[in-house]
Amino acid sequence: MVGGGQLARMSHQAAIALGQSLRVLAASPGDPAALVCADVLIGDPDDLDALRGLARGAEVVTFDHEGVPGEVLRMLVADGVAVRPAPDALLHAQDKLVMRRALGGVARMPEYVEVADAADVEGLAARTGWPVVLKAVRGGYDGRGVWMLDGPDPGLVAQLLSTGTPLMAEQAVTMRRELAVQVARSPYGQAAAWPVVETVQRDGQCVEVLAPAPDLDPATAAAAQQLALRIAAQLDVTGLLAVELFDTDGTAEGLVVNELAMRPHNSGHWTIEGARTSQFEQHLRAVLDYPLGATEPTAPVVVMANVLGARQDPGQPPVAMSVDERVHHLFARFPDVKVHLYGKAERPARKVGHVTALGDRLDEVRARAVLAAEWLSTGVWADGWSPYDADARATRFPPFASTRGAASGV
Ligand code: AIR
Repeated sequence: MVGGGQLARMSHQAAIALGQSLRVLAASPGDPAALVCADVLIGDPDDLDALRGLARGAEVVTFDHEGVPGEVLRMLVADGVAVRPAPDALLHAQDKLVMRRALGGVARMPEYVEVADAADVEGLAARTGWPVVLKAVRGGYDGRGVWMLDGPDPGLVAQLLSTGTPLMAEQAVTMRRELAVQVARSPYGQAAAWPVVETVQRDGQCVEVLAPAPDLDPATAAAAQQLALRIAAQLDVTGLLAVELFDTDGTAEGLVVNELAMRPHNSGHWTIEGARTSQFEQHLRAVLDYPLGATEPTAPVVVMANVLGARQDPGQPPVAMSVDERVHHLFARFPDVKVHLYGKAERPARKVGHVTALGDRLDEVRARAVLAAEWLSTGVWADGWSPYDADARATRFPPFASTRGAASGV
C-alpha cells in the first residue's frame, strides 16, 4: 500500500485476518501504519524506484492516499505490476477537473469553471452568485485546498496560481446535508454497496458519520447507491469508491456529486464494527479479486465520530492527562464505545483517531459517540460528567452488572 497513514494502518489490521500482510511505503517511520507493519519502506510516493521496491514480489499495489503521479504508476503497470485502482481510474480521484468532465453525462454536479485568472471566478459568480468555492484541482483533503469566497479575491487567486496550484471554482450549492455512499468493485466485476450515510462537516472536515443517513427516503438511498455503482463501472474502479454527495431536496434528482475517493474513506470507518464487512477488508478483497463480503449493518444505528487534535493538547498542563488516562476513563464510562487511535502526534484539528457507537436510537447513540470523541481529544466531558459524582455510576451507559459481582453474589 502506498502511504502509511491511518487508512493503511486500519487496512493492515484487516489484512492480517485474511492471511495477508501489507508492505507500506511510508513518508516516515513514525507514520501510523509504519508503526505497526513489519514490512515498511520509507520513501516518496512519486519516486519510481521506491514504488518498484514496494511492488517487488507483491500481489497487487494499492493506495491510502491519492498523491501518486499517474505517469509513475503507468511505468509500474508497464513493468507488469497489478496496480488497483488502475492509473486511468485513479486519475478521476486525483484531478477534480478530469472527474467533472468524465461524469458530465452520469451525475449532477455544481456548475464549475477551470480558473486561469480571477476573471474566471467572477464570471462564474455572475451566473451563480456568491459565495463561490475555489478548489485546488489536485491534492486537497480535510479542508485543505478549498477556499470559500464571499466576493472577488483576485489577490488570493493570483497568489495560488503563481505558486503553481491549478485551480477550479464551483457554485456553492444550497443543501440540506451531505451524504456519502461507498461501493467496492472487483476486477471480476462484482460490486457491493453499503447503506448511504450522512457526513457532518465542520470547517471543511468530516467530524461525524451517521449510518444509515437518518430520514433518507428509501428511493433516494437506492438512487444514491445506483449512482455510485454506475460511476464505479464507468470509471472501471477496482477497490473502493467513496462518492461524496450533496442532498439538496431529499429526492433522487436532488443528489449532487461533490468529490470521489478511490480508497478506504473516513465516511466508511463506521463499517469496522457497524457492518458485516468493513471497508478495509472489502478494499483488500476487491483489489485481490476475491469475492466481496456482506455489507449489511450490524445495528439499527451506527455513529462514528472523529477524534481531532485539540486546540490545546490535553497531555500538557493545565489538563495534563495522557492519552492512556483518557482511554481508561472513556472505557469506564462507555464500555461499549469502540476506539481507534492512529498513533499520530496531536496537532490542532488533525484526525488522530475515531470512535464508533452502535445502538437503536440515533439521539442516544450520537450523544455517546460525540461525548467520547470530544473527551479523547480534549480531556473534558462536554456534559460536565464526573466519575467522582455520587450518582456517576448510575448515569454510566449502559448500566450493567459486573459478572464478577453476579457470580459471587455481591
Ligand atoms: N487520507 C488520505 N487522503 C485523505 C486522508 N484523510 C489519510 C491517509 C493519509 C493520511 O490521511 O491515511 O496517509 C494523512 O494524514 P495527515 O494527518 O498526516 O495529513
